Amino acid sequence: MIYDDEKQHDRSLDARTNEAVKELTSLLGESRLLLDQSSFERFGVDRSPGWTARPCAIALPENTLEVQSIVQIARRHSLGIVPSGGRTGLCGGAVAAAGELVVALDRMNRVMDVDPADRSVTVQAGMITAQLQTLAAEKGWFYPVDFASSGSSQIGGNIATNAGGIRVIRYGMTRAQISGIVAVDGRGEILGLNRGLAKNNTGPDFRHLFVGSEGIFGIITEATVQLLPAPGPSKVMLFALQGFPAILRLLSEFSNSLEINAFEFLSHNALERVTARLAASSPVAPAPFYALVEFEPATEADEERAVSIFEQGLERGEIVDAVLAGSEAQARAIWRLRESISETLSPWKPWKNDISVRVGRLGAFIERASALVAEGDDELELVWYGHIGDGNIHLNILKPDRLSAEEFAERCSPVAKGFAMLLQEFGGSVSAEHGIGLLKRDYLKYSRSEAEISALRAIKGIFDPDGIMNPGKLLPGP
Ligand code: 2HG
Ligand code: ZN
Repeated sequence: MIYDDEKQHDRSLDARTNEAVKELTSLLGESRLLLDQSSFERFGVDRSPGWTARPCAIALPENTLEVQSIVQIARRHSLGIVPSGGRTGLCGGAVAAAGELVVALDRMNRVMDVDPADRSVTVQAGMITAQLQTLAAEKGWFYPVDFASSGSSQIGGNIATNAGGIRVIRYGMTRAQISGIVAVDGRGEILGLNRGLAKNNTGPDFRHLFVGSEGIFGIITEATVQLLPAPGPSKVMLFALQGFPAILRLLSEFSNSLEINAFEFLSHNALERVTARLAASSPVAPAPFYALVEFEPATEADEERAVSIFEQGLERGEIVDAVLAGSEAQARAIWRLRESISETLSPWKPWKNDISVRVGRLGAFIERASALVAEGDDELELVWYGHIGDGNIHLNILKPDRLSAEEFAERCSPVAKGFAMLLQEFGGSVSAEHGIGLLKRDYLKYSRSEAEISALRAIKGIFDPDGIMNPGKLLPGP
């Protein structure tokens, strides 16, 4: 009997999906509604491991009005929608594993407007982040948000996840650069949010609700991006350091006296694995930790100041070695060591932690977090790295070959839970920059209160009354 009910349910679901697919095909044509298995596998997952792609179709709209029509069709047939950018996320936020329609923005990469007076550009949401950086540079301007996957990620996805990356310490996250958003919400309404205005005091700014919303309110289709004047030349240094306290002292010395663009750190095993993969050698002597510092010297005295910070640290025994890149190529080679870590570790299907606390609490937090991890499991290799200058640490735990995915998850979850509880105590975040998606829903409550989560649910209900937008993501299950 139950079995028959389920079949009945499946049949009506299939019938609804088929009807929606028919309407979508007549809207977009066969070339822009993909129904083949290889497209499903390409568009149905992100970069986090362990998902099986099971979308019902992939829609490739070309403008906001088409997105609106797609949402209206999906809503009529109660079909879930997964908005899809470059799918470089690490939390399952763009995964379609339950028969949803994927709306991929790949064909929406046009420049809509360039405004020299405002120093802003308006682009469609499918523009690749690196193209936006190039577009800005061609005009003599600068788009500061940058990270290893900027060659594939899209600006719409960056906004929906409020992407961070390597220059947050100086310029903030994606949110800081976005002066306007056009989105189609779950009701099928087109919303033009803030329209690129610098001043707009007409009540709560819904633009900021859509930044970091992970697609649960609607699909971002266009963005107005506030660009910056091109920065001056920068210098890159790599330090080899004795431990976390030495990193934190270096951070405070640099940030109190110099204009820092980035302050990143990596552990010894991270550097070892990266140099092995890139067949490169380390430019500094071995040490437990390394810090990569990029700063913008205003005068020669600033460069001398950086060197004297190094000399004093060496004298105190906190710094083991350091190198100052003498050319663009050397600076790029040092950055490559940092930016290649995530990809280097991916064959080990790591258990990822992307956490943050306020910079002033980093020292105490790291001490407690290290003790918590040390109490754990000797068989697990821990790789620490991250942005640290903005309070963001990544801890990747590598899966030993002999463990199945399930066994590994079981071994890691005490660390993840312990971290979440520690973060709650420190007022930190269980997701500093990667988002929540499907992976971290159960941990949201350690960083956001019950009252906040229920308000978020209620807001979703307004923009998406039928719950079709990115179902199952971000919000914990009932
Ligand atoms: C990075 O900082 C990225 O390299 C990826 O945020 C971090 O893969 C990770 O854990
Ligand atoms: Zn990161």
